[in-house]
Amino acid sequence: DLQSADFRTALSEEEFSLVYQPILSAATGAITACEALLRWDHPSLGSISPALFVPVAERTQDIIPVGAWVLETACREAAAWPDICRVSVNVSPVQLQEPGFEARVAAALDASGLAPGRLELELTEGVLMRDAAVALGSIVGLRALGVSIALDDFGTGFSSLGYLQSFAFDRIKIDRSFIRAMSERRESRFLIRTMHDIAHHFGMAVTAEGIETEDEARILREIGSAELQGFLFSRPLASAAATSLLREEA
Ligand code: G
Ligand code: G
Ligand code: MN
Ligand code: NA
Repeated sequence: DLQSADFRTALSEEEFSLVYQPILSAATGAITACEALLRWDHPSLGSISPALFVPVAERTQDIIPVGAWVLETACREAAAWPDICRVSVNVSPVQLQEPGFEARVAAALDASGLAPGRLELELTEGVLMRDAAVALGSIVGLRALGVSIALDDFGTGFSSLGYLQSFAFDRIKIDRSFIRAMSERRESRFLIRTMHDIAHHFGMAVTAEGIETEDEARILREIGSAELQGFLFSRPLASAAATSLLREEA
Protein backbone atom coordinates (compact mmCIF):
# COMPACT_ATOMS: atom_id res chain seq x y z
CA ASP A 1 0.00 0.00 0.00
CA LEU A 2 1.09 3.53 -0.75
CA GLN A 3 2.08 5.64 2.20
CA SER A 4 3.08 9.18 2.94
CA ALA A 5 6.80 8.33 2.73
CA ASP A 6 6.30 7.07 -0.86
CA PHE A 7 5.05 10.48 -1.96
CA ARG A 8 7.94 12.25 -0.27
CA THR A 9 10.43 9.89 -1.93
CA ALA A 10 8.71 10.34 -5.29
CA LEU A 11 9.15 14.11 -5.00
CA SER A 12 12.77 13.98 -3.89
CA GLU A 13 13.71 11.28 -6.44
CA GLU A 14 11.88 13.08 -9.26
CA GLU A 15 9.59 10.17 -10.07
CA PHE A 16 6.71 12.46 -11.06
CA SER A 17 6.28 14.04 -14.47
CA LEU A 18 3.55 15.86 -16.34
CA VAL A 19 2.12 14.99 -19.73
CA TYR A 20 0.04 17.46 -21.70
CA GLN A 21 -3.12 16.79 -23.67
CA PRO A 22 -3.98 19.36 -26.37
CA ILE A 23 -7.38 21.10 -26.30
CA LEU A 24 -8.56 22.55 -29.62
CA SER A 25 -10.74 25.44 -30.68
CA ALA A 26 -13.90 23.85 -32.12
CA ALA A 27 -14.10 26.65 -34.67
CA THR A 28 -10.53 26.69 -36.02
CA GLY A 29 -8.94 23.44 -34.89
CA ALA A 30 -6.03 25.42 -33.41
CA ILE A 31 -4.64 24.26 -30.07
CA THR A 32 -5.76 26.77 -27.46
CA ALA A 33 -4.70 24.94 -24.30
CA CYS A 34 -3.17 21.76 -22.92
CA GLU A 35 -4.32 19.89 -19.82
CA ALA A 36 -1.46 18.87 -17.52
CA LEU A 37 -1.83 15.28 -16.31
CA LEU A 38 0.31 13.82 -13.55
CA ARG A 39 2.32 10.66 -14.12
CA TRP A 40 4.21 8.63 -11.50
CA ASP A 41 6.96 6.31 -12.66
CA HIS A 42 7.53 4.25 -9.51
CA PRO A 43 10.86 2.34 -9.42
CA SER A 44 9.31 -0.99 -8.39
CA LEU A 45 5.57 -0.62 -9.04
CA GLY A 46 5.99 0.88 -12.53
CA SER A 47 3.64 3.53 -13.77
CA ILE A 48 0.81 4.28 -11.32
CA SER A 49 -2.37 6.08 -12.42
CA PRO A 50 -3.34 9.32 -10.68
CA ALA A 51 -6.84 7.80 -10.45
CA LEU A 52 -5.25 5.41 -7.91
CA PHE A 53 -2.70 7.53 -6.09
CA VAL A 54 -4.39 10.96 -5.94
CA PRO A 55 -7.13 9.70 -3.57
CA VAL A 56 -4.43 8.25 -1.29
CA ALA A 57 -2.41 11.48 -1.39
CA GLU A 58 -5.59 13.36 -0.49
CA ARG A 59 -6.10 11.22 2.61
CA THR A 60 -2.48 11.61 3.73
CA GLN A 61 -2.39 15.34 2.85
CA ASP A 62 0.60 14.66 0.59
CA ILE A 63 -1.47 16.12 -2.24
CA ILE A 64 -0.41 19.53 -0.84
CA PRO A 65 3.30 19.19 -1.74
CA VAL A 66 2.56 16.99 -4.77
CA GLY A 67 -0.02 19.50 -6.04
CA ALA A 68 2.43 22.35 -5.44
CA TRP A 69 4.98 20.48 -7.57
CA VAL A 70 2.35 20.03 -10.32
CA LEU A 71 1.46 23.72 -10.27
CA GLU A 72 5.07 24.94 -10.33
CA THR A 73 6.09 22.47 -13.04
CA ALA A 74 3.07 23.17 -15.26
CA CYS A 75 3.62 26.95 -15.04
CA ARG A 76 7.34 26.61 -15.76
CA GLU A 77 6.87 24.25 -18.72
CA ALA A 78 3.97 26.24 -20.19
CA ALA A 79 5.98 29.46 -20.02
CA ALA A 80 8.05 28.01 -22.90
CA TRP A 81 4.97 27.59 -25.14
CA PRO A 82 3.64 30.15 -27.62
CA ASP A 83 1.68 32.63 -25.54
CA ILE A 84 -1.68 31.91 -27.17
CA CYS A 85 -1.75 28.56 -25.37
CA ARG A 86 -3.15 28.11 -21.85
CA VAL A 87 -2.21 25.37 -19.43
CA SER A 88 -4.95 23.67 -17.47
CA VAL A 89 -4.07 22.15 -14.09
CA ASN A 90 -6.20 19.76 -12.03
CA VAL A 91 -6.56 20.90 -8.43
CA SER A 92 -7.71 18.65 -5.61
CA PRO A 93 -10.33 19.90 -3.13
CA VAL A 94 -7.74 19.36 -0.39
CA GLN A 95 -5.42 21.88 -2.08
CA LEU A 96 -8.16 24.47 -2.50
CA GLN A 97 -9.05 24.24 1.19
CA GLU A 98 -5.47 24.97 2.19
CA PRO A 99 -5.20 28.59 3.44
CA GLY A 100 -1.97 29.25 1.49
CA PHE A 101 -3.29 28.05 -1.87
CA GLU A 102 -3.83 31.45 -3.53
CA ALA A 103 -0.38 32.64 -2.47
CA ARG A 104 1.10 29.42 -3.87
CA VAL A 105 -0.56 30.00 -7.23
CA ALA A 106 0.66 33.62 -7.28
CA ALA A 107 4.19 32.42 -6.44
CA ALA A 108 4.15 29.76 -9.20
CA LEU A 109 3.08 32.42 -11.71
CA ASP A 110 5.77 34.81 -10.50
CA ALA A 111 8.54 32.24 -10.54
CA SER A 112 7.69 31.04 -14.06
CA GLY A 113 6.79 34.37 -15.61
CA LEU A 114 3.61 32.78 -16.98
CA ALA A 115 0.85 35.37 -17.51
CA PRO A 116 -2.05 34.65 -15.10
CA GLY A 117 -4.47 34.56 -18.04
CA ARG A 118 -2.63 31.53 -19.38
CA LEU A 119 -3.32 29.42 -16.28
CA GLU A 120 -6.59 27.60 -15.81
CA LEU A 121 -7.41 25.52 -12.74
CA GLU A 122 -9.76 22.54 -13.07
CA LEU A 123 -11.89 21.91 -10.01
CA THR A 124 -14.42 19.15 -9.46
CA GLU A 125 -17.65 19.34 -7.55
CA GLY A 126 -15.91 17.68 -4.62
CA VAL A 127 -14.27 21.05 -4.05
CA LEU A 128 -17.55 22.75 -3.45
CA MET A 129 -19.01 20.02 -1.30
CA ARG A 130 -16.31 20.18 1.36
CA ASP A 131 -16.70 23.69 2.57
CA ALA A 132 -18.55 25.86 0.10
CA ALA A 133 -17.69 29.14 1.84
CA VAL A 134 -13.94 28.45 1.78
CA ALA A 135 -14.11 27.26 -1.84
CA LEU A 136 -16.08 30.34 -2.87
CA GLY A 137 -13.52 32.64 -1.25
CA SER A 138 -10.60 30.85 -2.94
CA ILE A 139 -12.26 30.94 -6.34
CA VAL A 140 -12.96 34.66 -6.05
CA GLY A 141 -9.34 35.29 -4.99
CA LEU A 142 -7.91 33.15 -7.78
CA ARG A 143 -10.02 34.88 -10.42
CA ALA A 144 -8.86 38.23 -9.03
CA LEU A 145 -5.30 37.09 -9.83
CA GLY A 146 -6.42 36.70 -13.46
CA VAL A 147 -6.44 32.90 -13.39
CA SER A 148 -9.45 31.15 -14.96
CA ILE A 149 -11.45 28.38 -13.34
CA ALA A 150 -13.03 25.35 -15.01
CA LEU A 151 -15.56 22.97 -13.48
CA ASP A 152 -14.24 19.52 -14.46
CA ASP A 153 -16.21 16.28 -14.91
CA PHE A 154 -19.39 18.34 -15.24
CA GLY A 155 -22.57 16.33 -14.88
CA THR A 156 -21.08 13.42 -12.94
CA GLY A 157 -21.77 14.84 -9.46
CA PHE A 158 -25.18 15.05 -7.96
CA SER A 159 -25.87 18.75 -7.63
CA SER A 160 -23.99 20.48 -10.44
CA LEU A 161 -26.70 22.94 -11.31
CA GLY A 162 -26.91 24.63 -7.93
CA TYR A 163 -23.16 25.27 -8.02
CA LEU A 164 -23.38 27.14 -11.27
CA GLN A 165 -25.42 29.92 -9.78
CA SER A 166 -23.22 30.40 -6.71
CA PHE A 167 -19.75 30.00 -8.24
CA ALA A 168 -18.20 32.01 -11.04
CA PHE A 169 -16.61 29.45 -13.34
CA ASP A 170 -15.14 30.51 -16.65
CA ARG A 171 -15.79 27.16 -18.24
CA ILE A 172 -17.38 23.78 -17.73
CA LYS A 173 -15.86 20.56 -19.01
CA ILE A 174 -18.47 18.00 -19.99
CA ASP A 175 -17.38 14.60 -18.78
CA ARG A 176 -16.52 11.99 -21.35
CA SER A 177 -19.19 9.59 -20.06
CA PHE A 178 -21.80 11.88 -21.70
CA ILE A 179 -19.87 12.02 -24.96
CA ARG A 180 -19.60 8.22 -25.04
CA ALA A 181 -23.35 7.81 -24.40
CA MET A 182 -24.15 10.20 -27.25
CA SER A 183 -23.79 7.61 -30.00
CA GLU A 184 -25.94 5.10 -28.13
CA ARG A 185 -28.84 7.23 -26.96
CA ARG A 186 -30.62 10.16 -28.56
CA GLU A 187 -31.46 11.48 -25.08
CA SER A 188 -27.75 11.97 -24.34
CA ARG A 189 -27.51 14.43 -27.19
CA PHE A 190 -30.43 16.36 -25.74
CA LEU A 191 -28.72 16.37 -22.33
CA ILE A 192 -25.46 17.68 -23.81
CA ARG A 193 -27.33 20.38 -25.71
CA THR A 194 -29.05 21.44 -22.48
CA MET A 195 -25.71 21.57 -20.62
CA HIS A 196 -24.44 23.99 -23.27
CA ASP A 197 -27.56 26.17 -22.95
CA ILE A 198 -27.17 26.32 -19.19
CA ALA A 199 -23.43 27.10 -19.36
CA HIS A 200 -23.99 29.83 -21.93
CA HIS A 201 -26.79 31.30 -19.85
CA PHE A 202 -24.27 31.75 -17.01
CA GLY A 203 -21.63 33.15 -19.39
CA MET A 204 -19.46 30.03 -19.22
CA ALA A 205 -17.71 28.39 -22.17
CA VAL A 206 -17.93 24.63 -22.77
CA THR A 207 -15.13 22.15 -23.37
CA ALA A 208 -16.20 18.66 -24.44
CA GLU A 209 -13.82 15.98 -23.16
CA GLY A 210 -13.01 12.46 -24.24
CA ILE A 211 -13.79 12.85 -27.95
CA GLU A 212 -12.73 9.72 -29.78
CA THR A 213 -14.57 9.82 -33.12
CA GLU A 214 -15.08 12.30 -35.99
CA ASP A 215 -18.80 11.84 -35.53
CA GLU A 216 -18.65 13.00 -31.90
CA ALA A 217 -16.53 16.01 -32.92
CA ARG A 218 -18.98 17.00 -35.66
CA ILE A 219 -22.02 16.79 -33.36
CA LEU A 220 -20.30 18.83 -30.63
CA ARG A 221 -19.27 21.53 -33.12
CA GLU A 222 -22.93 21.70 -34.22
CA ILE A 223 -24.11 21.92 -30.63
CA GLY A 224 -21.64 24.73 -30.01
CA SER A 225 -18.81 23.49 -27.77
CA ALA A 226 -16.07 26.13 -27.72
CA GLU A 227 -13.26 23.62 -27.26
CA LEU A 228 -12.73 19.93 -27.91
CA GLN A 229 -10.38 17.47 -26.20
CA GLY A 230 -9.85 13.76 -26.70
CA PHE A 231 -7.84 10.91 -28.15
CA LEU A 232 -9.24 11.74 -31.63
CA PHE A 233 -7.05 14.86 -31.66
CA SER A 234 -4.19 13.83 -29.40
CA ARG A 235 -3.21 11.61 -26.52
CA PRO A 236 -1.38 13.33 -23.67
CA LEU A 237 2.17 14.19 -24.80
CA ALA A 238 5.48 14.32 -22.96
CA SER A 239 6.51 17.88 -22.15
CA ALA A 240 9.15 18.20 -24.89
CA ALA A 241 6.78 16.77 -27.54
CA ALA A 242 4.01 19.17 -26.48
CA THR A 243 6.40 22.14 -26.69
CA SER A 244 7.59 21.22 -30.21
CA LEU A 245 4.04 20.59 -31.43
CA LEU A 246 2.87 23.96 -30.11
CA ARG A 247 5.86 25.78 -31.63
CA GLU A 248 5.30 24.10 -35.02
CA GLU A 249 1.65 25.17 -34.96
CA ALA A 250 2.31 28.76 -33.96
O1 G B 1 -4.52 11.21 -16.88
P1 G B 1 -5.48 10.21 -16.37
O2 G B 1 -6.65 9.85 -17.25
O3 G B 1 -4.81 8.95 -15.94
O4 G B 1 -6.13 10.85 -15.06
C1 G B 1 -6.93 10.12 -14.21
C2 G B 1 -7.53 11.06 -13.18
O5 G B 1 -6.50 11.71 -12.42
C3 G B 1 -8.38 12.17 -13.78
O6 G B 1 -9.55 12.29 -12.98
C4 G B 1 -7.54 13.39 -13.63
O7 G B 1 -8.32 14.56 -13.46
C5 G B 1 -6.73 13.10 -12.39
N1 G B 1 -5.47 13.83 -12.42
C6 G B 1 -4.52 13.81 -13.38
N2 G B 1 -3.50 14.64 -13.08
C7 G B 1 -3.83 15.24 -11.90
C8 G B 1 -3.19 16.21 -11.07
O8 G B 1 -2.13 16.76 -11.37
N3 G B 1 -3.82 16.55 -9.91
C9 G B 1 -5.01 16.01 -9.54
N4 G B 1 -5.56 16.40 -8.40
N5 G B 1 -5.66 15.09 -10.30
C10 G B 1 -5.07 14.71 -11.47
O1 G C 1 -11.05 13.79 -14.87
P1 G C 1 -10.30 14.44 -15.98
O2 G C 1 -11.21 15.03 -16.98
O3 G C 1 -9.25 15.40 -15.56
O4 G C 1 -9.57 13.24 -16.72
C1 G C 1 -8.59 13.42 -17.66
C2 G C 1 -8.30 12.02 -18.16
O5 G C 1 -9.07 11.71 -19.33
C3 G C 1 -6.85 11.85 -18.54
O6 G C 1 -6.35 10.77 -17.84
C4 G C 1 -6.87 11.51 -20.01
O7 G C 1 -5.88 10.55 -20.32
C5 G C 1 -8.27 10.95 -20.21
N1 G C 1 -8.72 11.16 -21.57
C6 G C 1 -8.50 12.23 -22.34
N2 G C 1 -9.06 12.09 -23.57
C7 G C 1 -9.67 10.88 -23.56
C8 G C 1 -10.41 10.17 -24.55
O8 G C 1 -10.65 10.60 -25.68
N3 G C 1 -10.89 8.95 -24.18
C9 G C 1 -10.67 8.43 -22.94
N4 G C 1 -11.16 7.22 -22.69
N5 G C 1 -9.97 9.07 -21.99
C10 G C 1 -9.47 10.29 -22.29
MN1 MN D 1 -9.34 17.44 -15.88
NA1 NA E 1 -13.41 15.32 -16.82
